[in-house]
Amino acid sequence: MATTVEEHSTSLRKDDLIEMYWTMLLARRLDERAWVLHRQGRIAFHISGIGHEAAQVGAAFALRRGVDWVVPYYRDLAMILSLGLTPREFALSIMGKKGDPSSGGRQMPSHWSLRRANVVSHSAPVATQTTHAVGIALGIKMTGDDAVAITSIGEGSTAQGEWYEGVNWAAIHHLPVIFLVENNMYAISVRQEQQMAVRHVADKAAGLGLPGVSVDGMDILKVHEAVSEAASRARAGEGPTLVEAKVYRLTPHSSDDDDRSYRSREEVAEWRARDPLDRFAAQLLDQRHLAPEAVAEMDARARQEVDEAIQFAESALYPEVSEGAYPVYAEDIPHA
Ligand SMILES: Cc1ncc(C[n+]2csc(CCOP(=O)(O)OP(=O)(O)O)c2C)c(N)n1
Ligand SMILES: [Mg+2]
Repeated sequence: MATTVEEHSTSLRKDDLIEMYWTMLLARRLDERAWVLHRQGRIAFHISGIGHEAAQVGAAFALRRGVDWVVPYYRDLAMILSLGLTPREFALSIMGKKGDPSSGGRQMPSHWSLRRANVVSHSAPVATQTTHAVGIALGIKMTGDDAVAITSIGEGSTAQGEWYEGVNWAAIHHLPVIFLVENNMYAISVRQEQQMAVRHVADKAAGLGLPGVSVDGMDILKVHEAVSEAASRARAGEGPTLVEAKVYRLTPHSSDDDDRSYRSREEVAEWRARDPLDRFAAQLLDQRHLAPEAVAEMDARARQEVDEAIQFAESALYPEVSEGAYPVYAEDIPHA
């Protein structure tokens, strides 16, 4: 059963709910366009967050944007849009153009960073972001800042050594960090049963000494509530929390993958019927927070913003060859 807006215990106002829906919608339309651009040969690679939007936006809206620290992973387009990345910036990043805030067009797309929103880039080896977030949380604790760190990860990557090391350490030292696991049941083609012997990733928390909660990640309000509680615990000095959001990746793993080789079309169709975007729209319509005309108008506006962003990025410059090492070597390089 989906949480109704009234049942939801935290203080989301109608404007917040509409902004949350808008962000999910914008993420979806940008993501869909990236697939088209890839198939047209206009971008080299895309890794998609379609199906994960409720988990990501629900989590991001539980944070204080620009105060808390975020170490996301490659699937988090909707999360980073919630934190202030613009469609133009996303378009620059997928085209490897100069103005991309993550890397100036040098890193793989979707290795997000956004300095103005305290979003720290992750490395391509999965789970390395866990130790980075834990280090940031230690820094927060040592300086006494009123902030929390959050890091996201896929369920398959919680099998990595870095994940256990980071979570263990955060639990020992009661660090203000949230471990958000976006469990989409697959690590590329490998199903969850072949990745772990426990039923829920949240079950792993007991062995490491921190609370672990598992929520329906297709229900934005449930994720918002779980991450809000985890953030309150962290701010109160009660330490880390593991939040598992159960989602489904509605697309292949990336633009280089063909998921027909490892999962049935029936399975995908079954999950598509639970699309988190449609589900949130239905909730907002049902509770009369949005009228059908408003949903249609927002969709038209999202598509227009995507068109405009792609046009902008197509006419933007590529980085200069002389800037190839930026920002690995700092000398003489002006920072954004
Ligand atoms: C250490 C390491 N091993 C393998 C890879 C290749 N790789 C990239 S994503 C991925 C799957 C990760 O699955 P999961 O953690 O469940 O996240 P999802 O992609 O499903 O969101 C793998 C194996 C990598 N990037 N780093
Ligand atoms: Mg996965």
